[in-house]
Amino acid sequence: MQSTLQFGRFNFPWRGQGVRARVMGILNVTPDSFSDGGHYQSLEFALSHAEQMIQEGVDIIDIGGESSRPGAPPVSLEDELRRVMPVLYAVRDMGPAISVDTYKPQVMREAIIAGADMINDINGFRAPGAIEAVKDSDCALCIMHMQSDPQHMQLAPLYTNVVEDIINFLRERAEALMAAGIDPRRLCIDPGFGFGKTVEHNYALLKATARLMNALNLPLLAGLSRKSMVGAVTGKPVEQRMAGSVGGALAAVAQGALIVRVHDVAETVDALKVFQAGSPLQR
Ligand code: 7PJ
Repeated sequence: MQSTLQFGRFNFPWRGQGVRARVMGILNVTPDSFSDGGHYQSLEFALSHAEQMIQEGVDIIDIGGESSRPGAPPVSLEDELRRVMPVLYAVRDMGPAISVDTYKPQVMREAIIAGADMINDINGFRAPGAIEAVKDSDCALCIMHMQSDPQHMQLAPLYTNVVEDIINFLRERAEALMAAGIDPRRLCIDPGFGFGKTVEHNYALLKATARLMNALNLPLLAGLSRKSMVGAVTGKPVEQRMAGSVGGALAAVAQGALIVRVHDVAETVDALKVFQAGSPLQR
């Protein structure tokens, strides 16, 4: 049996014949991701970063206009649209699939009109109007789990059973989307590493990658690139977490993850090529 994730203009098999893990490259267009130089400079910077990731073999470009690091303040709708939309229009037809990282329904609507292939929502489509915004399209929908919100999530993460709690959350959200008439073939799940989780929670979830996919019968996206969970195991600061992040991506892919969301595209693409060539697993 083959299962496929419907991803706008693309289709990604995630079970059965033709499965290959996909690399999603992070394209931040928040002003703190470059020096100062204003709007035009940020667009230029984003486009050259996108071109570099394409050279390196990226499958999906994930455009994000709001920093969701722990403690980060929210961004207004106007600012987010001003950051994301010019980049989206510029990269849409460069080759890779395009994802937009947002929890704002109005940004989702604009992104879909502009041809986004995935809406990646760290808030799991919980905002009022989010489901309505994505319903009548063919883009993929990444449902991520987050406890609390970016400003408070790392204060006191608490679960009864982290894996069960997150399966229950993701199931509830997937059912809410399907109840609105959304085709389950558009859905993808994400445990949300670092979003209201301790290091122990994060590794319990990484180890449960196959279990999450089996419980919900949906493909999984893993985003742990450069996160503190990598620092906790390697003892390395954020600028030295590339190899550790590649190791984490392989741990997820070895358990069947379909998409890995990464900063270091070239290294992850190479690692996955060799991993796939040498892996006896038939997924
Ligand atoms: C994730 C994300 C993640 C998904 C961010 C960072 C924080 N979207 N957006 N999964 N993380 N789906 O990259 O460090 O883990 S922003």
